[in-house]
Amino acid sequence: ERSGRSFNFGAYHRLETIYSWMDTLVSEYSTLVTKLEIGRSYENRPMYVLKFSKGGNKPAIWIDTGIHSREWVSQATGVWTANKIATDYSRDASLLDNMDIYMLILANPDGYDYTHNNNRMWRKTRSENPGSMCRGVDPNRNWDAGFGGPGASRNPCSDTYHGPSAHSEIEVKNVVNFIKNHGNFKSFISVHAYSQLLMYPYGYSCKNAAHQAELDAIGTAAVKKLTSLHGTRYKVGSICNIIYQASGGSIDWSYDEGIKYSFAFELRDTGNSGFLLPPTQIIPTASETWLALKHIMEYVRDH
Ligand code: ING
Ligand code: ZN
Repeated sequence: ERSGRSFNFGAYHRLETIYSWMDTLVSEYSTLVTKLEIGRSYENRPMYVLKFSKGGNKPAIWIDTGIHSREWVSQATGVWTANKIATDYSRDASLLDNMDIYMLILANPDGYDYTHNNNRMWRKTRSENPGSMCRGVDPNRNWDAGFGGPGASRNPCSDTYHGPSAHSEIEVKNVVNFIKNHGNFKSFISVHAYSQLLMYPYGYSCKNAAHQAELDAIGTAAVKKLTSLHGTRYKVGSICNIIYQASGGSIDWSYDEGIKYSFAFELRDTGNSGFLLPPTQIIPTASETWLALKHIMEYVRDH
């Protein structure tokens, strides 16, 4: 079967391959993993969420990868992580005794397909912009959190175009609806690349989040574990203070919705390879990131 013994976690895969791998994972771990369709993309591709659960509806953790399509190590880390959760947490006592985990591995499926077939450097969605020749909205500037403010562009041709209105992108709206309907997410984690950062709100403003000290302490401890595996160095801080001001981002939205443990990762590297991170680094990246994710998830479980 593909998910365990023959699937190559150390390679970048096409959208169809990842979708069929999901089915294999679900069939191999059917008591633990289910696949939900939370809606369709602009180009009508299904958006699948993997739910890891030992039954019922428990307080939950959200992890999305690939909201920006060109950040391929993000989606690849999502695939590796889903397999890790299934294999590690299918045995006896685990985090899943107290929590459910939901993973959206291809948060921007149209963009991901486009990076394989047309333009490797595509970041945005693929929606049409009336009155412009340029396509796409930055799905991490489209959330209802300081929407349209500093650090987002009103030019449809820009890579940080915020879109005509908050949640205009169906890919964003599908996640918003899912999170709101569920109503019991305790943590929201969004995975990007690159820069080696672990960030918390805010991005739309440089003001301190109400839980700044706690989030910083969690992030610092998580990164210490990450670094322990291969020595990869990460910085921790608020989006605005550590990278740049950026409005309309997903973790600002989740935090202001009351999901206190909202974080965003920027995975490897620091710019040497950038978005074209060699596939030999996928498993090392995913393995070290797992230590940080596990730290955050266990903290959330215990608080
Ligand atoms: N970086 C993120 C971006 O959207 C970010 C940084 C994360 C901003 C979370 C706001 C919120 O610009 C990349 N590489 O996309
Ligand atoms: Zn990104």
